[in-house]
Amino acid sequence: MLLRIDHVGIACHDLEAKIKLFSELFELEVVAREVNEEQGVKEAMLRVSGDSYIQLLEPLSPDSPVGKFLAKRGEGVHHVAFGVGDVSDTMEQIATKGVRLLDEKPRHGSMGSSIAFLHPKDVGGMLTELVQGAKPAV
Ligand code: MC0
Repeated sequence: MLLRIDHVGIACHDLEAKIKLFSELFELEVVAREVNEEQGVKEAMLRVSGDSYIQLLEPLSPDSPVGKFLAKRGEGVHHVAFGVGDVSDTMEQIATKGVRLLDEKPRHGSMGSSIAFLHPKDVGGMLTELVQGAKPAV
């Protein structure tokens, strides 16, 4: 069902400062930056290797998911994202196991991916994201 760890999402107050920290500390390259209005974040993807990334997330507003997380818990790991083959199929499979899906249908994620979230309270306290990568251009 899960193919790999796609990314670890880290909530922060200052995206530029955390890009500097992570890129210098671990010698990582920023491969994408995006503002995702629907998710309420400004973000950067730093490649660790292949298709695995650290995702840095700064909230666009205090009442967004990441804004609320920062107010409650402070900076740190916000979610773990797993690569899947087909996100809609995986959502269907997981729904049969009684886990709450936070999205009725896949949404737009980083770098053209399709994503869906699972409720952290049903996954051992870990906000979990399913990621179907963008299809390569032909
Ligand atoms: C909240 N909780 C978490 C959590 N956020 N637990 C673990 N990890 C997190 N990230 C816990 C709270 O501590 C609280 O527990 C309970 O869940 C309810 O939280 P709340 O503060 O009352 O907030 P809600 O219920 O309004 O929303 C929480 C929920 C929401 C996870 C449902 O944030 C959500 O729908 N998230 C999915 C979308 C998202 O996070 N988007 C931003 C990343 P207690 O015990 O205190 O009651 S977008 C992204 O990453 C994209 C761009 C991408 O990857 O491509």
